[in-house]
Amino acid sequence: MKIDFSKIESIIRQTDSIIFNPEFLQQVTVKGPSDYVTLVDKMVQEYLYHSFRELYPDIEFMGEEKDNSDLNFNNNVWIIDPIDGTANLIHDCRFSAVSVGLWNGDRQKIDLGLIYQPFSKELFHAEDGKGAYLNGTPIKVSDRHLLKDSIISAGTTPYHKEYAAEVLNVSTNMLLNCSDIRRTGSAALDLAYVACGRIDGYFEKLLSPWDYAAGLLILQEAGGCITDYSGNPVSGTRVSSVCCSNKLIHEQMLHIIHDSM
Ligand code: LIP
Repeated sequence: MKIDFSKIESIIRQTDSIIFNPEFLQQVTVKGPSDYVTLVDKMVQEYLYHSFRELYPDIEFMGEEKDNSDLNFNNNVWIIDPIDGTANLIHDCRFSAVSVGLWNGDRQKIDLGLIYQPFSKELFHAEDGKGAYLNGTPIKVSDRHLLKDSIISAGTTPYHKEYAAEVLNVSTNMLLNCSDIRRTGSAALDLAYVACGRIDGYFEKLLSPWDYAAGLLILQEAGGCITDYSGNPVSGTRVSSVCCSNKLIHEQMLHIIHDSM
């Protein structure tokens, strides 16, 4: 499966024209408790769908804002979050991303990932076996090997408040054992930030495939590690818990998570 990375990058960067159109941002629909979708989400998804289908008509398409029940993961599949961090976009918090992963049906793994932050114009990307990059410059995870010296981002599963007590217990124990925690509201950027060493780890109880498919590969290619809360590998095609790190502090993070649940 030969993908022209520069064409994909150019298509993704062109989402600026949708994301920064104030008209589209005003139209917000409630999908569920704390779960919103804007016209920006839908238009970015439509734009990516048609742009990618024109170039690669045989690749299937999983998107946050569509029905994904008929996908066949023996084929190649785009796994896309058109706007990861939708709540941040609605609040003008300026920390959201377009996340694009590509599942290789033959190899049964993600082998291309791109995460674009339109407010900073930063594009993180990785191709399987070829390293991870930020705007073309190689990136790698931090070299902190002690959790007590590390900054950890905490995901709060805001669409599933039934987990709030557990989330806060894990976060409390993580804070007691690390340097400090962060809560950004964008899983994709949390993964990208671990990959480039801006933070040292990230965890979240429940993510959809489109939240982490691209970041999974970018983190792995940057020398990091992503597993579920039980320490098992994650594929990027299913709903899962995630524990993400620079690899050096991974077991320490899993220990805190296990002891707090
Ligand atoms: C969000 C993630 C966030 C998570 C939310 C939601 P969305 O993605 O980036 O980390 O806590 O539950 O999944 O819905 O803004 O694309």
